[in-house]
Amino acid sequence: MPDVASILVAAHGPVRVLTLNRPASLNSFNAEMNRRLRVALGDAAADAAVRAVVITGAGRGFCAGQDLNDPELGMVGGAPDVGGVVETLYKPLALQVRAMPVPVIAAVNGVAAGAGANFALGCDLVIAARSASFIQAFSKIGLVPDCGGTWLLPRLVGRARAIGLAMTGDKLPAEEAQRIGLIWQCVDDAALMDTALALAAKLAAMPTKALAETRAAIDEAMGLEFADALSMEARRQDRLGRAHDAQEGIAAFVEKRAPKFTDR
Ligand code: T3D
Repeated sequence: MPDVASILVAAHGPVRVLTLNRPASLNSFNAEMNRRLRVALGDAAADAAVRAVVITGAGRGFCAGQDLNDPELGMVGGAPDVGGVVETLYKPLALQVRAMPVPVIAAVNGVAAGAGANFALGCDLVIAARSASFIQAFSKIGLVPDCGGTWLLPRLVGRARAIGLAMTGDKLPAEEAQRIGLIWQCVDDAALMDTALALAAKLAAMPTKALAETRAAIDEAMGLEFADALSMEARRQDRLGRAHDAQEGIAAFVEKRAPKFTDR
């Protein structure tokens, strides 16, 4: 049966909310949902009125990773082309999130497993409900972390914890995920969407281009020597400093008024 709408799209002022909507399988990714999510992200990126994106899940889960029953991908029986799935579906999705011109917040409402966990961790800020959890489920089915997990995990929590999480596949509760620095914040379940939307609204009022450059600068600096990182920062400041928002921000500070940021 075709999905009714595997991605729900809603507007909250300048914030675009995308909801993964396959709750019967904990919003696991079939190829169709993956493609629809990429279209929805593309639409948000192309719409100048959108200044932040929130991604969450319908029902009791956030995302249980790859739909292991997806007939389109032939996951069960035979020899599925797992590498091809990662290359053609998860890699473009993870790169697209990383290249969004606006901040992307994952509001993790329930379990986030496998590619669902790493998709969330690849967003700019992760807020999780207290009842949510993160599971590197790959080892249990004979795979390695994907959707950026091998890159993200050691950078977020260090090698020891990355290997522990990835090898055991143990469930990490949201509170513990916050304590070890895997995510930005853990909040009471009832406060999840309000907290995520408030944070998104705050970011939406900020200099959007500078926020996207901040993400790119921090990612780039991870692979640079200190002196090279300083030069990279100078190049980005040179570009941003000439743009409207930096001039507006400085002028507003000097004139003791609220800034009006418009760049995107
Ligand atoms: O080609 C490639 O595979 C490349 C990409 C790989 C990326 C990956 O993500 S690999 C990892 C795939 N994900 C998993 O291995 C997680 C599988 N799910 C679970 O281990 C558990 O469901 C959870 C720990 C996430 C949650 O457990 P629980 O007890 O809260 O829920 P449940 O009863 O297991 O699941 C509820 C329903 O969702 C259930 O269906 P049913 O019995 O009610 O009809 C279950 O089968 C379904 N479901 C959960 N995860 C998946 C799924 N159906 C398909 N695919 C899933 N990944």
